[in-house]
Amino acid sequence: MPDIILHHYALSPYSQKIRSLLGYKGAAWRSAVVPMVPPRPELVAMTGGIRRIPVLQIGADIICDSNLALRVIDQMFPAPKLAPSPFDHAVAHLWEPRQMIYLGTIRFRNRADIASGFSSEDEMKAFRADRAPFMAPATDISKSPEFAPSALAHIRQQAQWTEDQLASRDFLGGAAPAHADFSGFHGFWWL
Ligand SMILES: N[C@@H](CCC(=O)N[C@@H](CS)C(=O)NCC(=O)O)C(=O)O
Repeated sequence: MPDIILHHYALSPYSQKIRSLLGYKGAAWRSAVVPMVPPRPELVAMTGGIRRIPVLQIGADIICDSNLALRVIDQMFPAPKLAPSPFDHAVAHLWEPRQMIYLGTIRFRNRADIASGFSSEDEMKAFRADRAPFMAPATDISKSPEFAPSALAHIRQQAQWTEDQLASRDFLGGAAPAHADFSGFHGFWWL
């Protein structure tokens, strides 16, 4: 079996989804840590231009989407197999792709909040400039203050729904974790 190499960084929530799955499977993997803020010239050369994190490298296969990576890992390591859940599609493809916009708005309420994650003002500025084109308003709430209450309401609903589901079972997959569990938890982990 070829080595599994995960290109990731510590605070990346989508990477946490894959790290948790690899842990659940008991799989051995190699870690290639990339900077939180580009440039990442070697990674971009390897992916053909895709910058999203994580990237899973298995032999000559370069997998640039964490939901696909999850399915590939589940096939490679069938025990324990992910449980099927009626929520898999909704959580992985409807909720998860938009969740960071709402969560970012809650986590980054002001400049001091944003700065707390960085070692210098310059690093924080570089992060905001880099992410603004696809993360705004999450990285600059000052430009759309009306978004914050609706983001909070949205996340409260997701949290309440999760709480309701888990009142009667251990996982969204029932007795064992499903794709929906991995997709549904990493945003809250990040928050
Ligand atoms: N659909 C992608 C989304 C991944 C994603 O947005 N990752 C974030 C970090 S967790 C990202 O790449 N942000 C920009 C960056 O780090 O350059 C997936 O599931 O893999």
